[in-house]
Amino acid sequence: MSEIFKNVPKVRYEGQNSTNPYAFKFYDAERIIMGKPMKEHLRFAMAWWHTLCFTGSDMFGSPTMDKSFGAECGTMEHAYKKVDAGFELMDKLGIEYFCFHDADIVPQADTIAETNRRLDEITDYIKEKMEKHNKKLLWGTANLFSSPIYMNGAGSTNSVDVYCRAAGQIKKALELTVKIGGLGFVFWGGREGYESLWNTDMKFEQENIASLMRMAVDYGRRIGFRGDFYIEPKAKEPMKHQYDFDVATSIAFLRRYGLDKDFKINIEANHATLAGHTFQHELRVAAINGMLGSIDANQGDLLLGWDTDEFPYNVYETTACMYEVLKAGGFKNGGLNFDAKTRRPSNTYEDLFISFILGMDSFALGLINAARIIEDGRIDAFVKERYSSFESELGRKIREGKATLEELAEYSEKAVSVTVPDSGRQEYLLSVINQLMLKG
Ligand code: XLS
Ligand code: NI
Ligand code: NI
Repeated sequence: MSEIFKNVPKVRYEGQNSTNPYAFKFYDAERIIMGKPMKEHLRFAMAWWHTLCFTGSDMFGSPTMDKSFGAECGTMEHAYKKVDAGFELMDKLGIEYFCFHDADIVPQADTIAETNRRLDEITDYIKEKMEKHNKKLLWGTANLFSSPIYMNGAGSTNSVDVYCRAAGQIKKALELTVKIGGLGFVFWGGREGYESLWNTDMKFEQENIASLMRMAVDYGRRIGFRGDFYIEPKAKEPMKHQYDFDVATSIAFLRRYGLDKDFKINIEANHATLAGHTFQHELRVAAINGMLGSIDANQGDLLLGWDTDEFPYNVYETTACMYEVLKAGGFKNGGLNFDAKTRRPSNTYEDLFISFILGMDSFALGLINAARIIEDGRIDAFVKERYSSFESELGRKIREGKATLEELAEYSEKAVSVTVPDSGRQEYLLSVINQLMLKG
């Protein structure tokens, strides 16, 4: 098979002083950090849609990027070329995982039967390539938002026919995920939300979404899917208000409908900021609830305020992210999926590779920094010390849920005096982080 990205060599680690644009400066796959090779901590994945399908078009303009890979778009030949391009890109970058929507991998046909046949055909080919190139599926998903039939949502639609169509798509996408050994299955509620409450029965819609997820879990487990289901929260866009607003909202939803044993959360950096949270906040909320599943690694632009899906370069953010991941014990089935795209004017194949190098190096640096912060110990020691007053006998009783309000009131009355708590020392801690991150 002929090489597609002829101008791009295999990307290797050359170290911080390299000026080769096609080299990693920080990502050294086999380097051991806290007992594990970098690649096992980071588990990078390529997103099929942005990498192989996105052509740079936006609301105001047509494509700027050529993703035909030498074939006519909309044909099965093109679908095959995308597979070849994807595997070549993953090989050249040393990426071991990928993610896809059903709609990304084949052109839709006139009938469901024919679309499904195409999906079977292409996944045969993908499976063969996976074995040969040693690649894995981080997660699969169904695109339940692009087609006009989903304009009012999929699980939240008002049309029972649309709901059944969504169920059919999920069924097929799950079968494909199982067929190629996927570790996860994502529900990103693309249009599961509303524009106006004056035409919306919110309770009805949420119950129907839960039923669809329940059916997916039942079917998935029946056909041998042992991985994690994920909700990927997003506050808004495309809908004005989306039901899976943020991590806390999604966890409450999963618990309410008894789905929390099968689901975890897939957290996207840019979605966190759309919800008015930091990325780290969302990761921590998931982690303390045992629901940190996987990550869509990208970055938004706070001046723009929409889902710009940029390749991540903010090392403070990647450091905070990897700190949370390390503290949570690392990924199990999850990983770092670059749900990210090159900017519209960065329209060459070379830009695509350089974007991945940027993202991978940023997360490698994040991992190195996070490990350094943990190994240094000052931050963790400070936090522990900050709550040390709860180490007293009474404090322990409170934590164990054994104290009563009367007893605490009585203690308080007897206590000599209540003093103002110690300083939070935020600026000091930030200077420690700077010191550890930015060696002068
Ligand atoms: C869109 C989402 C989407 C999901 C997969 O904002 O991030 O790309 O990750 O459907
Ligand atoms: Ni995403
Ligand atoms: Ni997104």
